Amino acid sequence: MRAVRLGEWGRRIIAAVAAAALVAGASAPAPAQAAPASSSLVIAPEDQGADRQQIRVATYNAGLTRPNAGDLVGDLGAPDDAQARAVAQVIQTNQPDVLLINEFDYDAGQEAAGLFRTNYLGVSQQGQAPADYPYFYTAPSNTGVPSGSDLNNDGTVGGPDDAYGHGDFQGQSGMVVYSKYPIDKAAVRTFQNFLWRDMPGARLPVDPVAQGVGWFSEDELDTVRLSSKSHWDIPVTVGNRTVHVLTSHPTSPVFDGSEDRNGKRNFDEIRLWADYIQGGETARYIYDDDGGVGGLGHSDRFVILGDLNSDPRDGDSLRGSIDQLLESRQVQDPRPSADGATEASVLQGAANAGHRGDPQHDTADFDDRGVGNLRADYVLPSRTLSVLGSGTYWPKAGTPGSHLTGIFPFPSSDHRLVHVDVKLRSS
Ligand SMILES: [Ca+2]
Ligand SMILES: [Ca+2]
Ligand SMILES: [Ca+2]
Repeated sequence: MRAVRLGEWGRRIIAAVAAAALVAGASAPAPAQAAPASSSLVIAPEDQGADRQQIRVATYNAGLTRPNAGDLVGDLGAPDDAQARAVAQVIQTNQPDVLLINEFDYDAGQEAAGLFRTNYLGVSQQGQAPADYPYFYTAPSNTGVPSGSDLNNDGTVGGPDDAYGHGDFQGQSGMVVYSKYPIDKAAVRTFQNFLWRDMPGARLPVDPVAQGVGWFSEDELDTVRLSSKSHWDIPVTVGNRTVHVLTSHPTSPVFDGSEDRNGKRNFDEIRLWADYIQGGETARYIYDDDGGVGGLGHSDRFVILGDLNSDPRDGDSLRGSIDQLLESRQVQDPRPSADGATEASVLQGAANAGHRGDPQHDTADFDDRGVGNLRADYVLPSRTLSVLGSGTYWPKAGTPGSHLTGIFPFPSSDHRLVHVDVKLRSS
């Protein structure tokens, strides 16, 4: 199964292949035909004040992760990193007002997040209008944080699988949120340290051989965190209203053993938001990193964003994992789609041919000898918001922008940007 882990392992293979191609003198992709800018791109949100109630919210696993701490800061320090330019062009083409990027290496100085904004998003890529984000938020991730315990039970302590979240260094494959609207940073809640065992009815893995023995020891359970990266509730202020942006990146359900510790963790990471938006008694067990308890109120506006690593019909996540959100009474699923996703499924065949889900909703181009293409990336607004439209940026082959998404080895990412347009109602 190692070969299908494009999200975290395959990146290095892709980078190596891309580097080899450059050494071999392969030509760069042809410039895209610039898409016409819509009028909304040239009017600053601030100019429209509280009357502008429509926002575009997007999630994008951009694969801006590197093998070593500091590499991403180094790559983004100059405006010529080919992958970062392709990612920025995808973002500029779609112009989200609020954007979560998954797989963006975190550094304590938040340099990478600032450099990507200044050297890439804020600079026209191939004729696209710059994407100007006055606000961003990022914070530490559990990836690569040493637990000091043998969490994968291989007999040794250390390495990416014994960290609180899979990672080669602290902050690898973290998250960043960019916004055209103010972020109420004082009111942000993070759930990096929440312990898995503190979730009532947690699906903690058990030893697949010894009857009744937990995969983790009691001592380990006192430190094992639920979130594989972090979970953030980021209040964004639109006019005089607040939208809670709920971000996460639950672990891939694979790369474990028959104990399925990653599948179970993926399920419970998704459940944290399902309980959080339910609020009331259901969310009473949830505590944030500052000691605040509970979830959202029933009239709150929210959008759940992220690569949630769970397809409703196909792939290896536990049955029902993503349904915890898709079937929640608080959530609406706009079911974004793309003709390019359907086309890719047909052209790539193999595992895709056996899928049950409609390929137009796929958001990730995974190895077709393994799981095939899946719906992994979600933008799920609350029922307190009105959905105006949605889409997945997966252009059909040969159409404008298709060179940005491409085929393996991908010029940008193996995931696609997903957006939903919502209108704020008074409530
Ligand atoms: Ca170990
Ligand atoms: Ca598994
Ligand atoms: Ca594929």
